[in-house]
Amino acid sequence: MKQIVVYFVGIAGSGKTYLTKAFSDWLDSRSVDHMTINLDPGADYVPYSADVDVREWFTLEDVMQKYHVGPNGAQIICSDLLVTLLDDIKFEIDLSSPSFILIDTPGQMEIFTVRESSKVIVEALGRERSAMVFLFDPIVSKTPLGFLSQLFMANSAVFRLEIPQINVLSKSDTLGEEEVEKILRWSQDVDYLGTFLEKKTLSLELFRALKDSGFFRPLIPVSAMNSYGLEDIYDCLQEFFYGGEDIERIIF
Ligand SMILES: Nc1nc2c(ncn2[C@@H]2O[C@H](COP(=O)(O)OP(=O)(O)O)[C@@H](O)[C@H]2O)c(=O)[nH]1
Ligand SMILES: [Mg+2]
Repeated sequence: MKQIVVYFVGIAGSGKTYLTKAFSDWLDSRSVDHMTINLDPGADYVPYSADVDVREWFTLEDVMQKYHVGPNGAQIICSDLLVTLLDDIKFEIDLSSPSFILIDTPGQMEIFTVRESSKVIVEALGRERSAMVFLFDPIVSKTPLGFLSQLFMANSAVFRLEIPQINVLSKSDTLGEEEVEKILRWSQDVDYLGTFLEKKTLSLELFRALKDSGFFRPLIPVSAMNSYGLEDIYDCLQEFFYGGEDIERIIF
């Protein structure tokens, strides 16, 4: 059985940490062995007991003091420092050799996806066995343009990390049923999304090109609060790695 590494990626506050916890609890309930890794040095509170926690080596606060920088500078330094922990992280993974490795990424999405260190981490932990769960923030995704911006971010994460992606609508319990339906349909029906946008926002031709290039992926509604959609995430991961599809084809 191959090990699967799952990165939880999304904008700050989108629910990465709580989804990591919920998915970990769900795997526990199915007796699936796994480990959790917190890569966010700025986390105040981590609701699951992380098997590896970057804060044991450094915190955002430490770095601000040590290098005399503000929070933004410290985030960038922290992102680069993460690479120095790779040997320790790999050691821990090899020691417990779990089926799933859940990685809770730093609060600010761009710190993880834009910086070169994320690529180094993905490579070191095994790109061929990695996937990401990209969280669409429910508040941002409520408006058509907000949804589109999340879609662009999700795709930029694919271009950066080059691993298969599962797109989820996070905290779906905070949205009304009709709202969820509408957002899910936006993710599946580009023409339907087009009807919500001002004509000049993006031409329908561009929309169609995006659709044809696999830019639109169906969203899975999830909730860490009531464990909704976790099985769907699990099934998608199984499909990626055991479905017999060419991973390269799944990614782009
Ligand atoms: N209602 C609801 N709230 C959630 C859910 N997931 C996370 N939250 C809340 O959203 C906030 C941000 O979540 P967090 O996981 O820390 O976001 P992160 O910055 O992406 O790691 C926290 O206050 C959580 O309690 C969810 O599924 N439902
Ligand atoms: Mg977090």
